Amino acid sequence: MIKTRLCNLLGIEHPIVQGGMAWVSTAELVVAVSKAGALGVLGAGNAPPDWVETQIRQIKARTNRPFGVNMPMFSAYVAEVVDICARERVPVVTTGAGNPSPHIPALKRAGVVVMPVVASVALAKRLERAGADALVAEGSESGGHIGDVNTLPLVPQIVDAVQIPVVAAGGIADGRGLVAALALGAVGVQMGTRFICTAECTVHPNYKEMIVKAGDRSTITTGHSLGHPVRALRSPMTRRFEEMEQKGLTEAELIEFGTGKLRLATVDGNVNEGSFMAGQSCGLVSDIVPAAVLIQRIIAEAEAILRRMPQYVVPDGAT
Ligand code: TUI
Repeated sequence: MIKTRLCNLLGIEHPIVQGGMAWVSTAELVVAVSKAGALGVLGAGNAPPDWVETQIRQIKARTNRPFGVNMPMFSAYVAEVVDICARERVPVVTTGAGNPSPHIPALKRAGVVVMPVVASVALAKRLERAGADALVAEGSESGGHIGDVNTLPLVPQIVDAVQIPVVAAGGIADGRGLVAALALGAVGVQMGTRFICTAECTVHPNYKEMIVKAGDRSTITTGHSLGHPVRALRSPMTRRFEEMEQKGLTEAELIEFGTGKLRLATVDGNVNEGSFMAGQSCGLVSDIVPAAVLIQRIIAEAEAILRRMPQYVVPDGAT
């Protein structure tokens, strides 16, 4: 077993968080991950409040274990989803793609553990002051909407800048990544891409297959001209988007082209038109397994590495 402050804070067995993914982490995956002793996180994305509420009720009906809800700050329904999470006494809320400070007091009053996802030291410090209980430090190896600092330098800088626990994210898919995160001072890991390739994840099989087949250079970032870079698997859609950015299309035209493309990937498995968001860890993913098998495997890998580690420390002067 590997126990950290995160396990106590969230009431979980293993210091692993499943990243909230719009259209991807639905109740099915959340329940499987939380039942397996990690933290399952519902991806609220830009979904209407009644869908989020129904999903939360489904999760609660199927497990008593802690779970989370993730809300990106650009959702049109942030205020409503905050209200629902407070009313439903959701155990944990994670946020992304913006500054959630205004929503922290209401969530804290309802007893929700607030764990924003950040991509910079500046926002990490602000959110600690605003009352966050923990942070996810997300490097730009991650999939989806990303910042511009990589995981290896970002995590220890955030760990040094705040007192609250820090979870590492970006580029992590196995027990080696978990041990590396602990070495950087993190109390656990958040993984998104790896959890897409689980039996319980409800995305179209094409999405899972593309990740399994992907290698080290299979992702690309687009959207730099909009100021919102997004990492996804290279595909006909990302190539078209790149061309449109190079041609200097307007922000409105690019946004119009991008809208709805994540749904085409997750629901329809449309390999030509869909946006298959994934992190660089896609090259580390080579199978589709039940979430519980994955979590057990990662913990076993990490334990084996940690047992070997002391052998690197030798007495002074030893050859
Ligand atoms: O939020 C994420 N990743 C996401 S959200 C998302 S939904 C989406 N759907 C369609 C197109 C585009 C996105 C997909 N992936 N990760 C957490 C994260 N937050 N990464 C980076 C940030 C971030 C960036 C800038 C947080 C705050 C920020 O600025 C804060 C400020 O000061 O306003």
